[in-house]
Amino acid sequence: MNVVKAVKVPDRPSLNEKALRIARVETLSVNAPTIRAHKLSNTEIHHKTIIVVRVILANGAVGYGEGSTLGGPRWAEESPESIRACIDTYLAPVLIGRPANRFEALALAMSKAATRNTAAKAAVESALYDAVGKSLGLPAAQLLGGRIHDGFEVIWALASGDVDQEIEEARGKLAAREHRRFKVKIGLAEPHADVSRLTRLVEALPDCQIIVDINQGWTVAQCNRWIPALEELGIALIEQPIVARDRQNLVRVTARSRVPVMIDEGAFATSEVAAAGCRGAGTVLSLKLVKSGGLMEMKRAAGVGAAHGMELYGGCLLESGIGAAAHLAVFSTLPVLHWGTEHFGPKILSRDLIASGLTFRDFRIECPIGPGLGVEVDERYILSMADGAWRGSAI
Ligand code: MUC
Ligand code: MG
Repeated sequence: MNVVKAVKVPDRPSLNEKALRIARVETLSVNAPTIRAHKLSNTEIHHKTIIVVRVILANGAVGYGEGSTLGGPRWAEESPESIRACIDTYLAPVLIGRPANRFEALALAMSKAATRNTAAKAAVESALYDAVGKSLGLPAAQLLGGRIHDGFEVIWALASGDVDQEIEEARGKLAAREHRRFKVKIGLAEPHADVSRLTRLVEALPDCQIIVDINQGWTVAQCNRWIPALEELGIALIEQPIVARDRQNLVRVTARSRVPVMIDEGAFATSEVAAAGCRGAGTVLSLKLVKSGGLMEMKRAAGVGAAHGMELYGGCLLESGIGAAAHLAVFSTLPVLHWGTEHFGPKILSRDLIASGLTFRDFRIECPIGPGLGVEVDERYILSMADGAWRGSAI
């Protein structure tokens, strides 16, 4: 019989819940300019207002998270102002003094303190994983089941609306071996103008994969008329063509289209993912922390989507390196992420909010491997771009 001799397990760092107690939860509103105008069907941005959350534990560990929006409350209901107010007023008070490693219990407490407000909750949960991971010397991905993937092909979004500029930008990305898959934001102009723009892009970028995001900009009639033209052009994927709340018609649009249709704004909660999956409202699901409300829930959404036969896409909301790292921690643990990811956010900002930790190389983004989220936040830079000082609650 084989006898296994017990080896003493090192007792430091340890799961000492007193040391892991949440001492402070703080927020900072940071104005981060983008390198160019980013135009969607329903908003145009030149900068992002990012709510950075900082959680400080009794042991001194500091964790960071990011609350993201696009164009104030235009992409979804939450705005930077509402995210900050929700965290300061409703979420922080139910967390202070509790052990940060009880992720499930804290998520429950947050869901009782506030309905939806998913971007605010996701920002806080990211900071908890960062702080606990740093305390234990473990990457957040390890706390979520452990890494399967080291990195992913990363998509770049073309969204200036000026096709000559977009061709030049895409060629630059190709030459630098940064991106060879492109998501074109359409739905702001008339469909015939977008189809002409796409025709130019497809001709100028042979061998590149091109997908489109309509951001709810088309009617069902426009889908019926124009999706065949997208198919003709070889567009690989169509994201959220019609208004988010109309999942019934998304079922019809999906069934008619030979190009896969991805649901984005139409499925936030995991129950909405299940409903979409059951009925066939999209055959691809875009995963986003701001939709799921946290890392654990995004992982559950991925499981539910996959169980309904949906393909998975690693979505973003133009997060900085902080939010990108939080997404990658989850994505790296998923069995399959069929469409890779689009976390180009750190590079659409004129300057990222992190000083190190994320690498873009050979058309890929590498998943950080350090403790917590594995990135080093540039505190000095974020303070220099902040609207006021850190605000927060403490024990
Ligand atoms: C969205 O709707 O997908 C993500 C990339 C991008 O360009 O816009 C965002 C939001
Ligand atoms: Mg989208």
